[in-house]
Amino acid sequence: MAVRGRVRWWLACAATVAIVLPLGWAWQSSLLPDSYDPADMGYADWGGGPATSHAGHDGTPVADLTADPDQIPDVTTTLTVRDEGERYTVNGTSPGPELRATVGDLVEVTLVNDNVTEGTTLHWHGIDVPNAADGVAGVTQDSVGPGEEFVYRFLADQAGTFWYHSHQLSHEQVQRGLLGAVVIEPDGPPPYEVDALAVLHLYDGVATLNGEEGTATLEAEPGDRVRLRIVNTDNGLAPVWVTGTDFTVVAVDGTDVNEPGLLRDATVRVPAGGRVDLGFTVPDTGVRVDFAGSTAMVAVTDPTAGTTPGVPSATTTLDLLAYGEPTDLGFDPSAPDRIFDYRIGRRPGFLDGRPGMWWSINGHLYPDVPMFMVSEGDVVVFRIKNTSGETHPMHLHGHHAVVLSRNGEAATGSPWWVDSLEVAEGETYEIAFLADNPGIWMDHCHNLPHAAQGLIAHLMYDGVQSSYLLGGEHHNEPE
Ligand SMILES: [Cu+2]
Repeated sequence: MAVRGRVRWWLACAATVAIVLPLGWAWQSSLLPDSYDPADMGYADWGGGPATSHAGHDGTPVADLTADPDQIPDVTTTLTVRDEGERYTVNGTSPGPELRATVGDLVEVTLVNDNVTEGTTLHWHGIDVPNAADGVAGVTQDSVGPGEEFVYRFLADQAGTFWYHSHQLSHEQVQRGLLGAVVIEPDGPPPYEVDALAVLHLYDGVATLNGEEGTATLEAEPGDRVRLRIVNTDNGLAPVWVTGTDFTVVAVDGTDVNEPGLLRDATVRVPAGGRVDLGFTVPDTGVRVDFAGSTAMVAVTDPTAGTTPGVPSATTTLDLLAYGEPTDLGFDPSAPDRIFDYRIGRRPGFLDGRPGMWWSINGHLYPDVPMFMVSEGDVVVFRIKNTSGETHPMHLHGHHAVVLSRNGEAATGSPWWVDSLEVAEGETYEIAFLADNPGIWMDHCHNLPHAAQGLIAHLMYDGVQSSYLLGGEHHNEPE
């Protein structure tokens, strides 16, 4: 009996160790890393291209990757952020003021944190800024504390519709309104009489359009050509449709569509974080644009008056994979230097020491996820595959990528350039871009609570090292 008891005791010990040790290891490795060295973060993924031994260190610090410090800015502005209790405001309003510049301008924005105790930053969503101006707390800068300032400088080198938002505790700060639109106008006279914004945002679950509930007036006369810039600042997809006239999708995510065809009775889907610019001429009989069935904009008169409001009139959904006409991409994606898999799943484990069901990337949980390593000049392909059970609007910082295919079906229309791409459950997208903007760039889900649940990876250029850390004295928490 004594021998059997001892054997049992040892078996129990061995079983405990077999369970506790791996759990302890999983817990330990889920804690936030001390650096952006890929070996510290997770592991370096070289995408089938050449690897070097000094990834993440012995390189140019992120803080040095700036716009020309000697260039005099063309546009200078100050954005002061306040915590007003329920909402965050920028210069006293939410959405904050619209920032306008002309293509080619050097933009200089001073962020002032009035009273946001947990700190804040500004990220320029869709603008391929220099890395030091990307505004991601703990990656490209420290969170800006109350009473502190930070200066962002970037060249507005692409005309289009963009937006700014906090990237410190973004799942809270963006949702509570720390955001605004950025419009970069083309050089020369605009081909539109009316250039309007439609910033969509849910405050505490209440849908708003440019900060107001309900139906807004679009200040336009019959015959006016309108460019309507829709910015989806929410965590979910926004279907948009036009009643009363034909229209075109002029631009997607800040890039003009090549030879867009006329659309009628079509719903356009704007992913979380994404932008779509619509073009149309106002008919005598009026026009109405509906946003997700919850807000709308009307010019002249409402052509849907008398029908049930908020019901889509559109019978089809626009597929951007086959919209417009092909044209030159400016690079050749057919022989990429690196091909990365970005497989999104879900599994149990630890996230920063917390047990739960978390999003996984290539089977790993944040921060033990791949660091996607590139060299400047590389042609890069990402294969994004989503089998996680939910949809994910994926956002790569610092670059625009072109969609090559969806579920194996090649793109046939205008180059579909994206910075915010809706990847639904079961879908696979192949996207490509030229690695032409050195830095460490987030590549994450823009359903921001999902990012806070670990759906984050980074694209890192060889020869670049971070100057910042997650957590620490500045409490950097980008998600
Ligand atoms: Cu997501």
